[in-house]
Amino acid sequence: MADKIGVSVVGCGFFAQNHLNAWRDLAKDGVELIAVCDIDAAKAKAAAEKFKVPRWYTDLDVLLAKEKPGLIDIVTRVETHREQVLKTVAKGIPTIVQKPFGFDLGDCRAMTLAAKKAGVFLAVHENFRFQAPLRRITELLRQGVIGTPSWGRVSFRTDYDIYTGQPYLLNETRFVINDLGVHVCDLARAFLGEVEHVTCETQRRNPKAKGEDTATMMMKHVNGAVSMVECTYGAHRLPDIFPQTLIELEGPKGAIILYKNFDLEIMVGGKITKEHADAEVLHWAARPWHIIQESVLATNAHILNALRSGKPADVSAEDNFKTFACCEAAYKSAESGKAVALEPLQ
Ligand code: NAD
Ligand code: 89Y
Repeated sequence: MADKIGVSVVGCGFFAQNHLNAWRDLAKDGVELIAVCDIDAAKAKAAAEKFKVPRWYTDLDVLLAKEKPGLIDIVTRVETHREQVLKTVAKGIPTIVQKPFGFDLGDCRAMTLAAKKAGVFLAVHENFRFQAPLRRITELLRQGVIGTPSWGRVSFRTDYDIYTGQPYLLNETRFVINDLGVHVCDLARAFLGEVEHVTCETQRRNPKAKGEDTATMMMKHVNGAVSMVECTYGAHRLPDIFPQTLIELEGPKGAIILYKNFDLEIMVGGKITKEHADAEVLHWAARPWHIIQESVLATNAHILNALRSGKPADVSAEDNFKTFACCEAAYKSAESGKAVALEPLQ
């Protein structure tokens, strides 16, 4: 068994339940949940009781004064990320922070540079690339099955009721690009490489939403590839396939298409190979969220392995800065009507 590592989870709300379940599953790999924290005492206490965590707090400063976590997992909402990450990094504690990394690129830059300067491990919990079908596509691309793709489409379109679980989304002034755009832009980078510039149009289809709920982006990648990257919470389609991401990739040797319901087709040399790439429904998971829930376990396991091997995570702060730079460029493009080049870290 690997050495023990004490993990503290900050924020015990809607999505943190998946993190807590995943960390509990990783007890077999030496993970020990030592403390949880939420400004809402009832939520902190309930999480501690449910996941048998010995101590709970309502203030991160108090947790940091009393505990010595080997890893802090911040699962609060975006408005608290910068302040909390700067605190944990200043204490030298390896940290994971949920997406979106920051509210804007300035937040992401401040956190990334603080961690870099202090030499502290910082990863962003960007989980979509760890979903089972998307892991499989990464594997196929690494094997060179279709060659280097020169065109792609990444698409997340739904009108599933996300507002019951995440009511705060209706009030976000930066809405779908910060919430889902970070995932689809990250996949475009993961499959087609770094991005040079972004063109974007946004729409607000739901009048109750403060921010944009639909984004259509086109990306020019540094290697010349082009991708269409889309996300919407206002698509009235049947069947609604929430929370599935659809993928199309075309390379010099063939194409890879991920259709609905995790049906994957690999088209090479005039032949189609079909695979069913659904994720396991973990013992604490339920459809349709199972695909995301299993990816939380895979993301946590990946980040933990990276930390233990002294390497940055694939979804390190520096990596995710580049994903968020696509989102920032998308907002600027939607405002200006022009293609916007990505900003560098420094
Ligand atoms: P939530 O509001 O349900 O939970 C946030 C919790 O943080 C609340 O319980 C709140 O009381 C607590 N909190 C607020 N300020 C705090 C502070 N200063 N210290 C400690 N606790 C504090 O929100 P959520 O839906 O769980 O979202 C949390 C994060 O997870 C967001 O960044 C969201 O984008 C992300 N998320 C990711 C996915 C995914 O698939 N990757 C899905 C849903 C949500
Ligand atoms: O907030 C969103 C996310 O990040 O993944 C799924 C989600 O919870 C709703 O679309």
